[in-house]
Amino acid sequence: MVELNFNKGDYVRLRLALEEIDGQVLESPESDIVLLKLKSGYNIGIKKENILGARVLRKYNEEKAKFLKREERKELPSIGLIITGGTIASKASQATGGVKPITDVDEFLNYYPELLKIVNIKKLEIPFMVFSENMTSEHWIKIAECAEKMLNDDNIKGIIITHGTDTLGYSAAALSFFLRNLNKPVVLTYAQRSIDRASSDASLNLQCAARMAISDCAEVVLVGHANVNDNFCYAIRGTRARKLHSSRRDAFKSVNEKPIAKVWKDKIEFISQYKRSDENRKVELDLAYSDKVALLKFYPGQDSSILDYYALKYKGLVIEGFGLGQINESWIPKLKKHIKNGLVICMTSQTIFGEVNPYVYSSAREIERAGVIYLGNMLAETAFVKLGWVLGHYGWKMRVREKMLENFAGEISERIEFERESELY
Ligand code: DAS
Repeated sequence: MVELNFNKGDYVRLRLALEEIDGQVLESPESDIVLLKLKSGYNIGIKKENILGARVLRKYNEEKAKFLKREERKELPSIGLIITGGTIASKASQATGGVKPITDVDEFLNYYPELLKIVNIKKLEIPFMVFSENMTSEHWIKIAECAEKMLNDDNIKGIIITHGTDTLGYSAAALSFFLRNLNKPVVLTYAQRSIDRASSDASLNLQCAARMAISDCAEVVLVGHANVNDNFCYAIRGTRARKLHSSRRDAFKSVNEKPIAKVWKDKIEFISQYKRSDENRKVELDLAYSDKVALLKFYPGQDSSILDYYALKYKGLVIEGFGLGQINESWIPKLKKHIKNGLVICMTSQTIFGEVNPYVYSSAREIERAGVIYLGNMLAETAFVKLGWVLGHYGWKMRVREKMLENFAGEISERIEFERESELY
């Protein structure tokens, strides 16, 4: 095996049996593999035994790479970046083999040089570094506070928020309600495979997120792979995004409406209505939120006495009912009792796609007459976040039903745009 005299960060040319490959050396999760970041932004792993020769084309320069000192490229628009953790800001740990958060921002950003061909990152905030399954509403509030400062900075065209996938839909919904009078794009993005893996999906997601962040789409959107290929992404409205696959690159789908746009690294094709950016608008924070809300998935035979527990601890409950919004009729007496005593109960559907409608089956009419608020085509997770936000507004106490049915951020609509089967999976 030839002597490999280069280090992490160096830009090298490797000679293999049939070709030469240029790239930046990344930290490799396996000792017998050299991991390169190619010009295209993709990573490639090469077995050391297959390398016949190696030449350093450009030494890694610690100082120069210090990201935040990097001179801006005047011809590029500037954005803000908020890093919160998740797989997109993690790498495989050689010790445990698991994925652990990256703590060095320069290391994170040096994995994505292709991002800096599209935008300048003018402002950078890391309010915390957590896997998103550990997030609470306090994290949503911290992200919103960082976002508001950046969005009201005239030098910033839009922002990217990198985030774990597990609760990304909840955070996207929360930001959609917390950031009022939105003036620029707020783009959340993620990765299903850590950035040091040869097949990481992070590069395309980030490049498309950057493309979206400099567009004129003043919406909270989630940008990620549209399918399992590395060709383009969808921009999905934050209140309509749901994680529907535990590991595929196209983990998120837009539910009950078409995505806002198809996004490539170098272009955007808008396919739905969206609010245009306006630098003269000032974003206002509306962070009123009550954590006294719960989300309950109904299942056959569920005992209604659980409502006694929820009534003791919570002010609001979202039920993911069956189909059009049915649950066991034996629950009706307890629904009536606890709603009369002040517990707010909303109905969504565990079918995810489609809407609830209490006027098809008589049992649902009874449930609706008991005071349960049927939320049309609103996603259950979005309804959970929205109910906490509505109940956080003391002044809305007597108007909860009206506010839950009011459309603030595209979370509920009169009609459903049925996706073609091909767009679903
Ligand atoms: N644990 C997952 C999370 O942080 C990792 C990921 O999917 O990004 O949501």
